[in-house]
Amino acid sequence: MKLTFIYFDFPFWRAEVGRIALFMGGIDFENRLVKGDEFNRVQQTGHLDDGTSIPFHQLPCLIVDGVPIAQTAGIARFCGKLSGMYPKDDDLLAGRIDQFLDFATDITELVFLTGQGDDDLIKKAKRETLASDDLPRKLQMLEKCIGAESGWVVGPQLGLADLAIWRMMGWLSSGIVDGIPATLLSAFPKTAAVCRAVDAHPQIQDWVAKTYPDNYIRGNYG
Ligand SMILES: N[C@@H](CCC(=O)N[C@@H](CS)C(=O)NCC(=O)O)C(=O)O
Repeated sequence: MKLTFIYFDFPFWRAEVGRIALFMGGIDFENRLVKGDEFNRVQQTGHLDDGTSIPFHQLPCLIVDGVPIAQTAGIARFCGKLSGMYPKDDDLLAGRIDQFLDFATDITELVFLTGQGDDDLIKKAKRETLASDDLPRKLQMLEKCIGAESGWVVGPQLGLADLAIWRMMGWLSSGIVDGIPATLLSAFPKTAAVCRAVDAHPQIQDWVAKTYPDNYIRGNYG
C-alpha cells in the first residue's frame, strides 16, 4: 500500500495524530509538505500542483494507492487501524477514542472561529474572554475524563487520543495563540500530565528529533 500524507511543515495535531500513528506502527509513508503558495492554489482548485485531488480543499489529506482521504479524524482512524492503535473489532473502544478526536476538533474550531474576521485588538479581546470562560469550562470536562484506568486518556497505553490532546495542547499552551495564556494548563494537572507523558515517550522523542525543527512550538505542560 502506498501512502502519502499531505500537510504543512509544522506539527499541528490534525496531522500529527495520523503521521505519528503511522510512524509508531512502523508503516512507511511519504511525508508530503505543502507550502503556503501551493496551499492557496489547493484552496481554489482542490488539487496539488502535481494534480493530486484534495477533496474538500483542506489539509490534512492522505493518499492511499492514489485514492484521497480527507478529514482529520477519518485519516487518524485509518492510520490507527494500520498501526494497531485503533481497534478493528471493538466498537466501544473505537467510540471512546473517537470522542476525543472530535473533542479536539471542537476545541480547535472554537479557538479559530473566535474573533475570526475581527481586527486584531477585538480578536485578542474575544480570545481572552474565551480563555476565561468557555475554554476552561470545556477543558475541565476533558480533565474529568482522564485517568480512569491509567494516566493515558483512553486505555492502558499511549494512543490516538493522547496524541491529539498532546499536540492540540502544545499549540494552545504555547503562548503563540493570541489571547490564550501560556499558563492555560496549570488548572488541569491530569491533562498536563498526559502531555508530559507523551513528550517523554521514547518513540515520540525519536519522531520529534527526526521531524521537528529545534525551535518547534512546544506547549507549557509544567
Ligand atoms: N474538517 C477538517 C478541517 C481541516 C482544516 O480546517 N484544515 C485547515 C488547515 S489546519 C485548512 O485546510 N484550512 C483551509 C480551509 O478550510 O479552507 C478536518 O477535520 O480535517
